[in-house]
Amino acid sequence: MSPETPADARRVLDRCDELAAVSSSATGVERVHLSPEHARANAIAADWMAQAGLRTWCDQAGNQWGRLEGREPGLPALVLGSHLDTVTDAGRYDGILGVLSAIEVARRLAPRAGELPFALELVAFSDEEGTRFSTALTGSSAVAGTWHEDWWERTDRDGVTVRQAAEAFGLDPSRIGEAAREPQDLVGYLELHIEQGPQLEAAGRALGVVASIAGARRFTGRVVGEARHAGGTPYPKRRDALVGAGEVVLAVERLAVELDGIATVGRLQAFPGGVNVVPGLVEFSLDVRAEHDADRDALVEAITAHARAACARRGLGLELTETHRAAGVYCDAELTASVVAGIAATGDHDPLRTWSRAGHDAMAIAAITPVAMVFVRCEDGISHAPTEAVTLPDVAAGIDALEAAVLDVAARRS
Ligand code: HGY
Ligand code: MN
Ligand code: MN
Repeated sequence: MSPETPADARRVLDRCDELAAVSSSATGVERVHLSPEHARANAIAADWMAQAGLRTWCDQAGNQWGRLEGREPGLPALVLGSHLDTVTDAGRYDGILGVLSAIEVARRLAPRAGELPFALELVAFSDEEGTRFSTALTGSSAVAGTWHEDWWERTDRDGVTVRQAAEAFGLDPSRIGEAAREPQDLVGYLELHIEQGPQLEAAGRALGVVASIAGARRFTGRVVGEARHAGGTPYPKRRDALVGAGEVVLAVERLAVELDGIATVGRLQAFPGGVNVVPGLVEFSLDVRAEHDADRDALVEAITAHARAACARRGLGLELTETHRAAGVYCDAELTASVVAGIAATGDHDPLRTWSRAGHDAMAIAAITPVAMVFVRCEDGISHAPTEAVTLPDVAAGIDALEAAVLDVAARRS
């Protein structure tokens, strides 16, 4: 641990608090893609990157970048990063801790960047979460050259399209291709992120190594029944969309447990929503993941089959539309060895290895360059909630491990 560590970690935590205030919500943290808050967070992060000695720019997908040249100009880059966008009513460390820890590492290494056999780049991705447009990983996908043209017409709850929001943000949708990076310009991608699960805490470890990252599939569902009078409609005549959706939701949990997968209905709304009206329509979300894509897909099939049968039995219609699919990825062995070396520099010589139940930008970036991740313990594994918490010593260890991992990559390439 370097003598600066506590001050660095303190600065990172203070900056997490500062960014938490950049929110569209007066009562919590919400910073969504292509919003004024996104622009504000990018500007703040760019300023911190510049203070650390980096050249900064924003790409045509809204990602904020910084670059330190290596021992000669124009070298391929080792990229450190994570995301600055959040879910609704978020914590203050999911994504943000990785971006700010990377800035600290760049600040430390800037004086000796002339010794590095690569350029060091930082990226603060946007739209990792997909909160605003029901997309996900669009910022990192643009960098990977895997942008989906149909994303432009996705709309937010106010009917604003991605295209309109991008233009209002000052981006030129016709130039999205310029955000794509070439594999030959990259050495690899390292992401520090809170675990968003309880394993490190249960094992008494500050840091962990990510072996693979689960790929999620997301759907929007509609259960279609018939709105009728809540008093005068006898049960045999009812086609209650909410009761049907309730059967589906319970089956989602039961089948996920039975098939050892992970499935969640995070959002559900009944229409027309009158207290004295039998719901005629329910709209809901479905998020399905597993360690292996084949297991995830089997769970999707099981849920779909059960939902169709339950709705048919009740005379209800069911529509499931897939809105997101990410393939699970395995982290690169050599880059992961540098993460292991980084964690060893903090005194943990046999780090916990795990697969990430949460998705990360590294999944998208894996399409163009090797990726590896280091996890930082979070209290009770809580994330996507205001009670998300980390400790100063763990953040200090994370910064030290990330710095040591970068230096290990440099040593391997020298
Ligand atoms: O959904 C996820 O796993 C990530 O937090 N976006
Ligand atoms: Mn998240
Ligand atoms: Mn995240």
